[in-house]
Amino acid sequence: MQLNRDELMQAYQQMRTIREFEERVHEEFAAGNIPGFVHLYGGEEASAVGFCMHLGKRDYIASTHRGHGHCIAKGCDTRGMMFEIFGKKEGLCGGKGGSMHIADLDTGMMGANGIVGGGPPLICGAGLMAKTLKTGGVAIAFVGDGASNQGTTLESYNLAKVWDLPVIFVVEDNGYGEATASSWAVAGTQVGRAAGFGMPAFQVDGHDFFAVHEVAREVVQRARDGHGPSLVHVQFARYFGHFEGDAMTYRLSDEVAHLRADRDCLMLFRQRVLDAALLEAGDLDRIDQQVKSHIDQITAEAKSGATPTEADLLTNVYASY
Ligand SMILES: Cc1ncc(C[n+]2csc(CCOP(=O)(O)OP(=O)(O)O)c2C)c(N)n1
Repeated sequence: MQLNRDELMQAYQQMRTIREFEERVHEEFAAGNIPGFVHLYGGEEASAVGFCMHLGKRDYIASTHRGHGHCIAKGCDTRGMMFEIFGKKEGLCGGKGGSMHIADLDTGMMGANGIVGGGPPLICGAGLMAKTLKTGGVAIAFVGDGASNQGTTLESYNLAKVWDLPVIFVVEDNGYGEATASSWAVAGTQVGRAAGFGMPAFQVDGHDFFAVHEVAREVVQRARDGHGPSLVHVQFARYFGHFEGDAMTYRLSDEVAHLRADRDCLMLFRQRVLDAALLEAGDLDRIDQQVKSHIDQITAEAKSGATPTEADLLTNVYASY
């Protein structure tokens, strides 16, 4: 482990922010306060944070329909995100996109995406730009294992390899594609598929932040150094349904409770840093409290925020009328 105290605090703060954000959106959606469709990232925090900690301003990511964690880890403003999810004018996309379309090009976040497999072609573009302009930047597509069956994803593997682009495909395998178990839906292995395209690939336990951070360091450096694309298969579980409102009848009734008790990424992180005396319990408790009051505040503000008006309807659209 090569993380200093500040980096450990940052990692925990970001993972805790994602968790608290998602738990709150879960509650608000159940109470009927959020319009649209929502997919939550709870349980998967170590992946977004473990990868994005290696990225900076010149780097890009593309996300999925389950995008809140990626947005937060890449540095999107959480207040603007909460407003966006509530459909409010001050949202990152003016309240017109909602949960599945949060994008913020200023922070290198190319967008959550309602199209499964929509992200990989986008990062090929970002990677081609970085390579052509010699910016030293890299681009990461987070995709689900379900998206790994899409032609757009496989064509992107091919293109990235043929052009040796500085990109990384992070296949986040939370055990399901909607209600179908990954083991039923995906033939072969993710590592085997990458090998078919001549790409180096790694498999990692996504509950273990330190394991993710380490493999991410290697593939990001590899891409930055001009050695081309790679793939990482991250295995973990999601805590919430496929979408909010999903009754999860396809899961054992105690599956999530066991995961939260035994394999939670925040709990494992806490144990590890306390056992190694790298941080004190008080440091982590303080972060928990700060994050909670921040989420309380932005949720209250988002709830009472103004909605877009009729005059906003035709702003930021390609067609002019
Ligand atoms: C092109 C396309 N096909 C189908 C869908 C419907 N759909 C939405 S999410 C999803 C499953 C995605 O599973 P996975 O990629 O494993 O991501 P997860 O939801 O597990 O994070 C499907 C089939 C879609 N949104 N886009």
